[in-house]
Amino acid sequence: MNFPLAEQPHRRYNPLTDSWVLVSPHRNKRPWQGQEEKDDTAKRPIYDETCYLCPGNKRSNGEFNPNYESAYSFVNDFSALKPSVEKITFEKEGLLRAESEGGICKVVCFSPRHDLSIPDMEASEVRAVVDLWVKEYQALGSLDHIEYVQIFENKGAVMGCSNPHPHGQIWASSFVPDEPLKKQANQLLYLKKHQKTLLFDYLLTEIQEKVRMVFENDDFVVLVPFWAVWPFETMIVPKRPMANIAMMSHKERDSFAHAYKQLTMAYDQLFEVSFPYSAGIHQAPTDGFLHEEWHWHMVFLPPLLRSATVKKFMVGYEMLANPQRDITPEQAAERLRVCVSKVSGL
Ligand code: H2U
Repeated sequence: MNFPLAEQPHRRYNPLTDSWVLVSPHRNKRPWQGQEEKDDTAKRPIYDETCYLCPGNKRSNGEFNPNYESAYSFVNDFSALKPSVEKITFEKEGLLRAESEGGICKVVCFSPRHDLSIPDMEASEVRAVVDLWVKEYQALGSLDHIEYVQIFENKGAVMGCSNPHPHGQIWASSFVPDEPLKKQANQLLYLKKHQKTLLFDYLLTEIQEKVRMVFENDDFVVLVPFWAVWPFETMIVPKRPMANIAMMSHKERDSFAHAYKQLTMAYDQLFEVSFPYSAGIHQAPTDGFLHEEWHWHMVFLPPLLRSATVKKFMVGYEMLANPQRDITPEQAAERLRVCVSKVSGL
């Protein structure tokens, strides 16, 4: 039967997390009289003497950044996790449970330039960010007490980002956090059943269907996932299964940097604003096992809905029942494809 995905309210299944999203295409045109965000993307100087991430500047803990010239990382002065080896557990009646956890948090400055962000940087500079991520994944992951390395970027004040200097973070922990753990369990079930990774088969379907594709290059596909929750949510997925980013060849690292830059340039076109998002890489834990079930990928979760100033709120039904979206993933992909065609000649 032909399912009217563009008109009929329906639920879509996310096989990576075993969860559902409610899609209500008919609500798309409802009027908006709610909160509008401030456009915080005014031109910034190349160097800001008050910025704690600019080269040579003093950080809150009194240390000085070196005069770095390319992607640079340092241990977060306000780390959420502390290196610790002693495991302490607390349990009462099976209902009150706590476990001590250790880890290392890092800040990654993408560029010495205060005024840039990934879409404005040269391809070679974005490649340097990718190289640093790989280096950190390997170095942190090789530590005995680190089981998982979460690489992420929070961009824009609307996402709670505390500083406009282009940067991301890495939280390496002695445990595998919930989101990657769910994805791991579902990818493992899929691999056992089909002897292929879930995302390998998913990519074949999406390449055939085309409607949710944003663009592809030699080694990566960028798409709006069928189960996207955020209005313009996307994923960058490598075409061949790889458990982690350290398995990329040099050519694949270039292709990944290209996809990251191209996608964020398209995002900036969408509402003609420096587009805010939370993005991050989900990949295999660093627990010493091969994890052939893992097909690493990068997810982009942008909050904007209709314009530079109207944000999608995950409240009410979303907090209490299920996430919900109005604009369909197919409509979002179509709009992003137009933006890609505008920026691909730049
Ligand atoms: P966000 O803008 O995404 O919050 O990241 C900035 C991080 O930088 C934040 O985690 C750290 C904060 O702890 N930081 C330092 O490590 N040193 C400083 O001098 C200020 C901020």
